[in-house]
Amino acid sequence: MPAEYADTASAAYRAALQVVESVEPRIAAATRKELADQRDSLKLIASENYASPAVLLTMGSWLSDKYAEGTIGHRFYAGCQNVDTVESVAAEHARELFGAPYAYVQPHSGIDANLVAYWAILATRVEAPGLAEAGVKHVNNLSEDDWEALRHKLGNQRLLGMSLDAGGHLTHGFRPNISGKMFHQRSYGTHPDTELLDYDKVAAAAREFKPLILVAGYSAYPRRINFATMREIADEVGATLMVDMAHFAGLVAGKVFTGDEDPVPHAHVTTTTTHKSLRGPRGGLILAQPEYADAVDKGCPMVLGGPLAHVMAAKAVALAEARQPAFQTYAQQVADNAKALAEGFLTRGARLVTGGTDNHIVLLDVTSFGLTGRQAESALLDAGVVTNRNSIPVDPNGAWYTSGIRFGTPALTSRGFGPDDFDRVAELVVDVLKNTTAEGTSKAKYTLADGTAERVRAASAELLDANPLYPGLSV
Ligand code: DSN
Repeated sequence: MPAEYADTASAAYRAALQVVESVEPRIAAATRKELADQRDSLKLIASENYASPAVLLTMGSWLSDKYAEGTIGHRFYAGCQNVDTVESVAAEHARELFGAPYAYVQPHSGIDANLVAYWAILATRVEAPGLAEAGVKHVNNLSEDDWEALRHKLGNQRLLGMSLDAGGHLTHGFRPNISGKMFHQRSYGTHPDTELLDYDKVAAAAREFKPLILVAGYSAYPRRINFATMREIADEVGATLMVDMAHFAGLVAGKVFTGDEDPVPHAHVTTTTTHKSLRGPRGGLILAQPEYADAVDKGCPMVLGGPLAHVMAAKAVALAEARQPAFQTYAQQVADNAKALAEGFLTRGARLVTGGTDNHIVLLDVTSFGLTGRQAESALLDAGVVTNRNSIPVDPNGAWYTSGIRFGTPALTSRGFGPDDFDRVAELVVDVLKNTTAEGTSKAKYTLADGTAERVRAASAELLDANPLYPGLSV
């Protein structure tokens, strides 16, 4: 936030919170407390960030009150002229920022974006009997009789994605998500020695399984992906390449990932959230090649409820911010900081999955400290370090307790942290973990040595004070 806007933003928030307070004081109090808590903790959750006041303020408006099911210029409600403007501007920024022929900015979350994308791929790819002869463009326009014939085919398609313990996401065909029910799913993992993505194994799995959809992307893999290679694999077996760049969209937008590491020109369909490294409001968006655009555009009401116009407006503001040169500096700093954090762990003897990072994620194997991920996560939280536990490849502690802690640099980089600060963060994390002892055979209980939490909180406070969140903003 430019310094000259701090007073204006403070006045806006104070006024808004006073209005809220007059109706439900507990909500105003919780909102103020959330700001204080975020200011006072080392936020290292890889999927979180801090949106700018411009993005946040955009969401608090009467655009929220408008129903606008349908798409730009083709709504199921009257009076959507301003929502059309909002959605058009957001989509334009998305196309320009990512160099995509088509952008859809309605999805309410990453899960929703993936669901729309899956439906769009099925609708575009799965052939209905008599479809071409009847001149029907895709399955969204089928008659009921044709639907009956098609239902079985739609429910029998195959999806190949990265395994959960290698860093894939639930929506890539795993059972707790509808994608695991919709598709016959198979996973590719990482190399057992290097823990890196093994493209030969992905290709072999694709040749054997012959998926309709090859999914690339991750939420806990600390390395880059060669999307040109993934596209070659998809083309060889006739699969649609769908890339979920929810975690690293900011690194694509900020031109840290270019060429073969930029998914957008290689994927048929690219999905993302807007609130992680992209630093926008909570939500999703989809970029697509022209042959999939028509089906994606029917996302609402085919899959989604009415679009959130106030959030689409905030996406437009965030995407405009991401088109500024300063965002490229930010994105590069996110990657440089992750390297500094990884180096800080390695020099202090910790083991990292894949031995390091070249994106925004660092995945620490906490078994070398004699802890589960659950114990480490809780002990770190006691000391004011906010992270989340995560599986590591072939995790001996399963998906609930886990053996890893996932760290991400986007949020603290937004506060202004640099490589030296991240080295200090590594030192503090190692201090906590070395002073945490598992209780007996419990995978959850632990003891944190006396004085550790206080020592680490005091040291963190120095870092946080030197890099204030929303400087000048007072509510
Ligand atoms: N919840 C997100 C994450 O933490 O990576 C993914 O959905």
